[in-house]
Amino acid sequence: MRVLPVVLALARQAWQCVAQILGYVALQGAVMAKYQIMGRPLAGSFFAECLLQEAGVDYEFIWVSNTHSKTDEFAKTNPMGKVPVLVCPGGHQIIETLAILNHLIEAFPQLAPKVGDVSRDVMWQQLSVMATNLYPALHRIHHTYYYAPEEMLDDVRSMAVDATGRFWDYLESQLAPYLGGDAPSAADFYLIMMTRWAPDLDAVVAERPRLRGFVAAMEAHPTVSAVKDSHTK
Ligand SMILES: N[C@@H](CCC(=O)N[C@@H](CS)C(=O)NCC(=O)O)C(=O)O
Repeated sequence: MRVLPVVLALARQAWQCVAQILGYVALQGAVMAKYQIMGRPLAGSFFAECLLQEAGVDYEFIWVSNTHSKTDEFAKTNPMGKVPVLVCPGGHQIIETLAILNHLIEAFPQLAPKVGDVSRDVMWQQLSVMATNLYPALHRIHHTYYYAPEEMLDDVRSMAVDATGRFWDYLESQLAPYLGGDAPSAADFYLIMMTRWAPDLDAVVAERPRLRGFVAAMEAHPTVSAVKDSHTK
């Protein structure tokens, strides 16, 4: 009869030990699990870094060389062989900039207009133009070898430069002074990334005063500066 209370007390102590260990392990997991963004300083990962910084979220940048992105090993991460890739704290990975942006604005709603607002539709329209029109045109400029044989590279590149004109015009028409209106939001960080890929940005902004003002303002934005600085350390 006297043995039972002792056994119960020991069992309680043992359980408290186990609970403490489990709690510690869970805490460590919570501390260690952070977003990772795979990319290169000037690549499509730039906007995701900006959004994570804007949201005040700690993340790890994983540099993936263009060569490594073409390996069988990286194909397990992104079968398209491209960056960026977002690795979420829970472990799942997201490829494609639009899908990454969608995840981030759902996780951090302050980064975008509210669901149901007209401005949210406008944001997706602007993002769609950038991701599905301007991005591929800029890709043809910087990775022309995918699209044409050697003797046609210059022609394809110059046609791609011409093609970007109407997309820059559209974006110029959307700025007031930011895509999101008075203050930068998710789409603006995407746009500043794209402007950095223009082979001759001075020529692009020469006839587009709003875009010129936007570039000056966004390049001086503390979040953009912080991401740029993080890559020069
Ligand atoms: N549709 C993709 C395009 C990604 C993309 O083209 N990424 C570039 C870097 S900005 C890349 O990996 N280029 C290397 C290549 O195409 O081989 C997206 O939106 O994420």
